[in-house]
Amino acid sequence: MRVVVLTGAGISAESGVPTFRDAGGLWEGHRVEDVATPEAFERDPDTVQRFYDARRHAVALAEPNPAHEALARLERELGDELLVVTQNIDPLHERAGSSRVLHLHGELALARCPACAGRSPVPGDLIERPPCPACGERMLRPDVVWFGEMPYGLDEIEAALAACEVFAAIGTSGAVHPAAGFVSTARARGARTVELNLASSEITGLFDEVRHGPASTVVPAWCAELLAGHGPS
Ligand code: BV8
Repeated sequence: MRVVVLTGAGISAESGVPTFRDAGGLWEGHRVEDVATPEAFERDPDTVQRFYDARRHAVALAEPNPAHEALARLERELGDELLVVTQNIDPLHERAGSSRVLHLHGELALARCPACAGRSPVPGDLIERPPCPACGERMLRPDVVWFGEMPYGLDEIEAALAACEVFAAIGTSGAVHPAAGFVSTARARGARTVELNLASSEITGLFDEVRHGPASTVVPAWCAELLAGHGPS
């Protein structure tokens, strides 16, 4: 049974990682245009570097929650029939044991060099302007997809959506494209679709089934049901 799971900031909320659009969320402190666009980086690189350095420190203290752990268990059962596409730039899926994770919007842990396009683990705070390990240029940026930039892995995601029998979206407001359109692609190809979210989202109406509740409760229950119905293939 081929499954694609799309996760958003809501799956990490109970791990203490703030979401974007809930009250007190990440964007509360900043206007998106001021910290998550190439123009913002051009105009005021230090503010953008500090915004991501602070999030990297905060995420280092966060632990995976039962929702991340349930998806890691699901991967142990389904293997390469499961793909987790995450909009999150935190490493909590990997820390819970998932290995088949595609970071559509990049990763806090990585830096990208505008001079040579090399990607490397962030050596410390980027505000310190560390040199690129490949070319030595001191202009590394977070390897994060900003608004107006091309997301990662779209070909692999489109192929997985075309082939999947089950599509689940967990903890996402459905506010950002092209991720918000994935449910429609999966549905058009005949997949069964389910939304697992704390509250209604902008795309709730597109799903066959909706389960409201905190991810740490609804995700383990849904994974257990999926595995109960999934006899030995
Ligand atoms: C692009 C990284 C061209 C940075 C982010 C139509 C088609 C295509 C593009 C567009 C389009 N219309 C507009 C666009 C442009 C734009 C866009 O979508 N703008 C929006 C504002 C309208 N898109 C882009 O620019 C993208 N690039 O389009 O390139 C292209 C187009 C098509 C094909 C190829 C190329 C790039 C967008 C990437 C931006 N980067 N993040 C960073 O992290 O700092 S976006 C950021 O917000 C996240 O990554 C995420 O993707 C997005 C939405 O956030 P969510 O994860 O959903 O979190 P949110 O806070 O919004 O919601 C939390 C949810 O969790 C809520 O529903 C809440 O109820 C729930 N929740 C809370 N607690 C819990 C919970 N659920 C369960 N349990 C809980 N405990």
